[in-house]
Formats: sequence, structure tokens, C-alpha cells
Amino acid sequence: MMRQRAFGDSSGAAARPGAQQYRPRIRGRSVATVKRRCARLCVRAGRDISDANFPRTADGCTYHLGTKRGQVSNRILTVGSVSRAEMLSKLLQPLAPGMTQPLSVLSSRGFLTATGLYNGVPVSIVSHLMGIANMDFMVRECRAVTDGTMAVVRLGTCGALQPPAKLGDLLVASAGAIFVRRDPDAWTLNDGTPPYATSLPVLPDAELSAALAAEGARQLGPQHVVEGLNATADSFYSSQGRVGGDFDDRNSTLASDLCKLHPNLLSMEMETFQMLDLARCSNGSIRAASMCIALAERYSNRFLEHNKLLAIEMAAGRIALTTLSQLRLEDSASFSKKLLEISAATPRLSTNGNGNGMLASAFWDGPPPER
Ligand code: R1P
Repeated sequence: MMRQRAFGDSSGAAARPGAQQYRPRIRGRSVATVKRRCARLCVRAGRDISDANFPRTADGCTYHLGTKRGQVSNRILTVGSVSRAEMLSKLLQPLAPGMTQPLSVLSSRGFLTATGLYNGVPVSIVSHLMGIANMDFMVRECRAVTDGTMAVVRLGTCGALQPPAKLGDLLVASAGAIFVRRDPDAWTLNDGTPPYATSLPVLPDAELSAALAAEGARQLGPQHVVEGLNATADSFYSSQGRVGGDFDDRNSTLASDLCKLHPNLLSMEMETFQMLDLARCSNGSIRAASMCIALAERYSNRFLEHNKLLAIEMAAGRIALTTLSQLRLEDSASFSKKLLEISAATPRLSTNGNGNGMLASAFWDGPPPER
């Protein structure tokens, strides 16, 4: 069945008479005031895009993530969900004296970037949303606004495909990731063409991956960390072998076929391969590794309880942040100093300059912007 292939205002309901009107405020200012100030900053910064090849605003914000040089560290913890990014950002200290929280930017496309200090080292937590196309935006647009070697750790959730991977474990992709994609030609031709195709594995940065696994074992115990191969799928349902009656997916043996083909296969998710592939193609400028929480046991059909997930996310976040902050990067000292200088000079209210995007959590803790 498998074939091996390399792939080159809210609507505002009318207030009831006598009802007290709810007026949300952000740092003591009305939402309208904050929006007006954001809009002024946007206009001043210039929202027009200057380059069709690699679109950016006049003040250097990238098109989808909405961040610019000085807002992103070259040590990046990337996570799928925005809520996970927000939760883990509480582990960061503000970048510079006078700041009360990490610098945060929420783009109009929904990417959240939070930059602060962990163990005194600047680190960014960036949400990459879901799927390989979004991971592509995250890696390329962070690369474009950072200097020096970039180290990226993905902390995701995944399905555990076979023992020894079990519910709640941290599955480290030390053996890399393969890509699994649905091939529509199988349905078009209907001539026996295999419906799913897999790539060869792409490896992580060996030192970063080993450090992640070692830190995981140190903080959680070795029984909760399993190393092996990951499979990144181009969808959640068909290409991960989830079966249902609504579509002709031809995938009932997909997960077991993959396990037969790769006995060290542990996890299945939707982004790791793309991150490792881009790092491999970055001319040596990106070091990447991936660790996923086993949220589902596909072989037993069990799913992790929500409260347990939250606890493991926090623990895994500390593991990833510790690993990133301790990693030796050639230019880390000079870069950290530069980021701190730039960030200290950056207005605390950030706009992403791309359409309607506004700042997320770091709403206004500095002086009012120039008019
Ligand atoms: C699917 O529910 C999402 O969860 C997994 C998959 O890779 C996909 O992005 O990872 P995250 O929890 O990191 O988003």
C-alpha cells in the first residue's frame, strides 16, 4: 500500500433598560481608545507592503506573523495552539527593566509571538497553528527577522502509534520525521495507485534533540520520555488513518502499514517534518528538534484527560525552555545584548502592520505613543 517517494465590536446587542452596561477596559483604557492608538501606530508605521517576493510592511513586519527585527529571539519554542503559547509565556520574565511582561504580538492571521527571558536568556514562544503550510510561515518569517543561528524546538501534541509510547509520554523525534500525504491521483486514476505516499526521514539537530530528551528525563523521569521516529501527516483525518463513513479515504490499514514499515515509529502529528526539512535546507542557519506529548493512544483509542494535558504542557514547556536557554549558540551573547537594546527601545504596544492585526496581551504598559 505504501510507496516511498521524496517530495522535492462584537455585534453589540442592545442594552436592556436598567441593565448595567459592561465596558471592558484594557489597562484602564477603553477598547476604543486602545484601538485608535493601535490604528495610529499602524498608519505611522505604514501598512503598505513593499515586496511581492517576501512581503513586509514599510517598518519591516512580516506578512503573516507580523513581527519585525528586535521582537523575536533566535531561540524559539514553537507550539501549535495559541492558548499553549499564551500559557507558557507566563514562564517568561520581561525582557528589560520597565517592562511588566513579555513583549507580545498577535498577528491578524492569529500567530502569537511572546518574547521574554528564561533563566536570563532571551527566548521567543511562537504559535505555529496547524499543518505544514503554517509551520512554513513560522520558520521562514522568524528566520527573516532574526540574526545568527536560529534554534527551534517544537512542543506539540500527537497520537502515539505503538508501544512503548504511551498516553502522556514525551515523544522526542530523535530519529527524525517522515512525511505522509494523501495522493489524489489514486482517486483520479483509480488504477491501483497507492492512496498515501511517504517520504524518507529527515533528521533533527542531534545535539538539540539529545539535550531535549536528557532534560525531559531529568525533570520528569526516563520512564516518561521515549525517543524514535515521528510521522507528519498532511491532514488530521485521512492521512493519519482515522476512519469514518462520510468519505472514501482508503486508509483503514494506513497506521499499521506505517508501523510495519518503520518499527521505531512512535508519533503522528502535522508539522515536525516541515520544520526539520526547512532546517535541513537552511544552509546551516537553523537547528531544530521536536518533542510531542502523546495526547492520544491510537492503538488503544484512549485520549488524555484535559487537566493532565495542562500539567504536562507546563512541565514540557519548562523542559523545552531550559534546553533552549542552555544551548550553546555561537553568537548568543552579542545577539542577546542586541535584542535587549532593541526591545527596550521598542514601544510596548506593538502592531503587526498587516491589516487589522492588533497586539495581544502586552497592551499598553508604556508611555502614550507620539501623535
Ligand atoms: C491537530 O489537532 C493539531 O494537534 C497537533 C497536530 O500536529 C495538529 O497541529 O499538534 P499541536 O497540539 O502542536 O497543534
